[in-house]
Amino acid sequence: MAFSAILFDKKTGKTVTFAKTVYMKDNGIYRRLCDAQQKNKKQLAILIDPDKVNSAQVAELVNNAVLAGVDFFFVGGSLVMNNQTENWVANIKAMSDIPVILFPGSVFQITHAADALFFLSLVSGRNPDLLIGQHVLAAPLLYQSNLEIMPTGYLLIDGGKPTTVSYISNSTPIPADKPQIAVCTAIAAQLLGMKIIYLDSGSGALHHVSVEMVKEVKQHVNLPLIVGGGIRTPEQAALLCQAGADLVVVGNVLEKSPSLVFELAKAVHFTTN
Ligand code: 1GP
Repeated sequence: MAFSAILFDKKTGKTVTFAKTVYMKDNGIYRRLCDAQQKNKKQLAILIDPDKVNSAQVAELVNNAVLAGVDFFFVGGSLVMNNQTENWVANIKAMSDIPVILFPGSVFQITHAADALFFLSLVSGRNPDLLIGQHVLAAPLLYQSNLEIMPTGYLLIDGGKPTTVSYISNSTPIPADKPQIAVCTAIAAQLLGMKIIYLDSGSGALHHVSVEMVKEVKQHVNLPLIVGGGIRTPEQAALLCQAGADLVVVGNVLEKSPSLVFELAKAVHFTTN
């Protein structure tokens, strides 16, 4: 079979072929998420969309992130056109020890240079390609990689306008005022064995996920809860943490105001729920 390993058997002098066992590589990333969740220590991630940054911006974001104590970089996007993912991941890794997690919109964004990968199932949608199709295409790459693979139930929530992710994913976001749909979807994802719940209103959303929805999901699901999309101020980040987000993700606003990361990190790290 294509992914088997071939070993030399000293006793018989013959080569032996056997299938490797699929297992989840542990690079300590999921453990960090769970430890922080258990200790009620809120975390901050910066999302870098490879299409939207240049090397000077990446350098500034990474420098600021190190000084501010940012917990993770996420790298990826729903539509990436410039094939720079590997480059940016390598740059970030060269400049800091902050773990880099891939947040891939498609199989084309997989690079072995990162530490981990959100194996995203778009459970709020009904597009089979994003529930299982891309995953099958990614399987041979992931099988041979050292990335820590983190099965993630990804819920797209209406953020007040169509976003790249809602268009490209060809899926209907969960209405913002229907927390019960998000709750049932998150419970189903946990029962299916996913290890993380990610509530996202999409990059550049007008409105972030509501505090009420975050509270409701938190009450029903005990997995690490990530919230992103449309977060622009430290106050919003703090409110979402108080509501139950374990980790908040910020992208857009830092592309425009990279020094805001210091206030964001303070707001997140000094908040509990
Ligand atoms: C990551 O989509 C978010 O989950 C990022 O959103 O770019 O709006 O911060 P922003």
